[in-house]
This record gives sequence, C-alpha cells and structure tokens, in this order.
Amino acid sequence: MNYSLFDDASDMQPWIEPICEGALILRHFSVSDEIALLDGIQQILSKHPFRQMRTPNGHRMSVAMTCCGEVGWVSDSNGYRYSAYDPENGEHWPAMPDSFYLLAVQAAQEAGFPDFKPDSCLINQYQARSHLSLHQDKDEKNLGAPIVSFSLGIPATFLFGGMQRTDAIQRYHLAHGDVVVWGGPARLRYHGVAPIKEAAHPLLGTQRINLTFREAI
Ligand code: MD6
Ligand code: FE
Repeated sequence: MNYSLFDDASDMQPWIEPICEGALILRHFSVSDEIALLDGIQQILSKHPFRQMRTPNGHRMSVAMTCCGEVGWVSDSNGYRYSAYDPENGEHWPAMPDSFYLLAVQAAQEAGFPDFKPDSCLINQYQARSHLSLHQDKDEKNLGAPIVSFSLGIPATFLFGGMQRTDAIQRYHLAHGDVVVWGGPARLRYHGVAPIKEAAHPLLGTQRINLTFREAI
C-alpha cells in the first residue's frame, strides 16, 4: 500500500550512484528533459535514420546507430573511425541540438568534469535481444575528456569491466533518464550492454535509445 502523495515524484529525484573512481551514474538525471531529447532525436532521424552498421569482420551489429555533431562514429570493412559525413547519403551529420549539448555539459559538470565540450553524439537504438559486446572507447582524440551516456526507453544491463577484457564484470541496471559519466582513470575500462529484455516504455515503446557524447576530434 502506498500512503504518500509524493511517492511518485520523490521516486524520480536525481541521485548519484558511484561506480568507481572516474565513473558514476546520475540516476533520473534527464527525465525532466525527455521531451526535448525525443524531439531532437526525431529531427536527426528524419534525414539520418537508424542503420545497423557492419563491424570490420563483416558482422552486422544488433544495435542500430545514427549520429549528430561535427563528426559521427562509423564502422565498415575498413574499421572504426569518426567521420564528418553519413556514409549512407554522403551528407554532413546534423548539428548537435543545443538542448543535447547543454544537458551533456551539465551532466559532466555534476560528475566533476567541468571542461567537457562534446563535438560528437552517437545515438544507439536497441530492440529486444540487441546487445553490445565488451569494448573500450578509445577512438576519441581527447581521452582526457569523459564520455557522457544517456539512457532512454526500456531498461538495459550495463556491463562494466576492467582494463583487460578478461577482468571481472560488474552489472548495472540502467533505466529511462539515467546518465552514465565515465572518465579519468575509468575512461578506458571495458564495458558493454547485455542482451536487452523485451519490455515497453510509455514514451519510447519497445526500444531503448542511448546517446553517448564525446570529444572525438
Ligand atoms: C550503451 N554505451 O549504453 C552503450 N561507452 O548503450 C557505451 O558503449 C558507453 O554508456 C562509454 C561510456 C559510457 C557508455
Ligand atoms: Fe562504449
């Protein structure tokens, strides 16, 4: 039984969950800006729809991606890299919406990274059973800058390992509105996303969307 008038609201109060030195989760951080984020995503998708890229060894990724900002992350038979152009249509990636930039800077600030100036945002779409294998984010030019990662829609289990692929892995439940900030001594830790379980979210339906902001160039 729920006796408090305020339980629903207080459940959504932001709070900080430390992961390790350099990494933490800002719980519920972006819930109040969900509409601005979804509007921005829709705008980007209208000209640069989600697509499943191929890894250098020819596998199609289960996660679908698009980008905004000065450069976007692309993968094909030539490898992973940042590019100013969408390989699907040759057009420049769309500018990062101001609302995205401001929210990412704010999140970084709250996590103790006051100088963050993201120039790239990778937008990932997960459906049920999509996953992201363990990897390091090391293609960015400024590894002194953190990565700021927004989760929207259905939940995920974030896998957080160590500096070696074979190190022990911690698991974190990421819900709509949660933001992971990741830098300093944690910047090159292996991480991934476990296969997504079927679920539905009132605003996003059966998908999870993840935005990751970086200083890539
Ligand atoms: C995701 N995120 O959460 C994938 N990388 O869908 C990442 O790969 C990631 O969340 C570096 C730092 C934070 C992240
Ligand atoms: Fe990553």
